[in-house]
Amino acid sequence: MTTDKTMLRVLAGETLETPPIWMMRQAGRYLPEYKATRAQAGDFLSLCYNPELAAEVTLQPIRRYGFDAAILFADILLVPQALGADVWFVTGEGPRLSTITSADDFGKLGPVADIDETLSPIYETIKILKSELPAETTLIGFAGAPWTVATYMIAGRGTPDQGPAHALMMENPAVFDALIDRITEATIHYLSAQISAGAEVVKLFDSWAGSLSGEAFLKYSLAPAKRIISALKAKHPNTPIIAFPRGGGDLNIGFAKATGADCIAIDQFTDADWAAKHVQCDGPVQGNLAPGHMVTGGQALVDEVKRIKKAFANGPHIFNLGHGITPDADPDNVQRMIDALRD
Ligand code: 1CP
Repeated sequence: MTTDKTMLRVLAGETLETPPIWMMRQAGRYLPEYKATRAQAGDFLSLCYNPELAAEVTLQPIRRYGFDAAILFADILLVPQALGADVWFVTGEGPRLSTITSADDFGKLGPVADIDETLSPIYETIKILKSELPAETTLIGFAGAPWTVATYMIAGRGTPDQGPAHALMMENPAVFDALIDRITEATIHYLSAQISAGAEVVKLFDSWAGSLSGEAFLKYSLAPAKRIISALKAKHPNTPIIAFPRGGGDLNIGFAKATGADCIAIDQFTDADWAAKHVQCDGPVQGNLAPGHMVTGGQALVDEVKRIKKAFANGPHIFNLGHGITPDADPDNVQRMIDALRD
């Protein structure tokens, strides 16, 4: 592959002395410029659906820090909304959705063919970004994985243990499976449209994969990821795909081979030396600094960056956090992380 984009080089299997870096949730409430643009948009969903402003907040961390990749500003809960769920955000609390607990509720969802009526502004954001991003910056599109998105659609909110989704899986498997299937089809359509609009990499966030175990993990995290990735590869063979089965632990072993993902994002609860040996042996990995270091900083931050860089130094590695940066993070610590990595 002939490209100057370090992120794409690593995703093609190259090992670089200084890994490319970007950060989950790099556009967000820890940045004063984000808060200002969000206030201008009115609320979070209006910001997501305003291509000019969504492109602006995507670019803010690139301007401030020169990250090697930009991630499209949107949310995983736009897909439920596009399928007909009610979605709103309660300030200081988080997302709220209409719930799905019966065949009747499921029956109210719309067809995948209609989702672009809601999602077309997102493709516009990507087109704006393609013309405004620096030549060396890779543009990442994304979606939530079916299980993670289903946990919000079933419970109507974020839940600590995904209890309502597990309950529906046990009590009404037909509705549960139909919901996973609908989200899977919508995700294939949505990510394919993001790639057609100009996303150079896509990432599938299975943020709650860790609450699935054994058969359920294979059926509801691995199998949908495999189906999404093989459908995308059939249409867009050259677009790399990052999978993030967060909390997967040992189940990260072989996940790339089993699903066709080009890269596995590793959370902060997974030891970097272990991941180098058992996951990076199969291909590129991304991760895995604990986001808390963006709050606490100091020498511990620098030491951790260097430890993780060293652990993954013998194979393709994209530096990132193990999960999203939190709103209480100090923007100066982000710069310290980048300096420690590029030192
Ligand atoms: O740089 C960026 O911020 C990229 C855009 C982005 C991404 C990739 C946002 C903006 N959200 C996401 C993904 C996302 N959204 C995930 C997967 C990644 C992860 O695990 O963090 C999840 C689970 C969501 C759902 C969601 N949206 C939550 C979590 C709710 C819970 O269960 O606790 C929250 C708080 C949101 C709102 C949201 N999305 C994005 C931002 C910046 C915000 C904060 C909204 C605000 O401005 O108040």
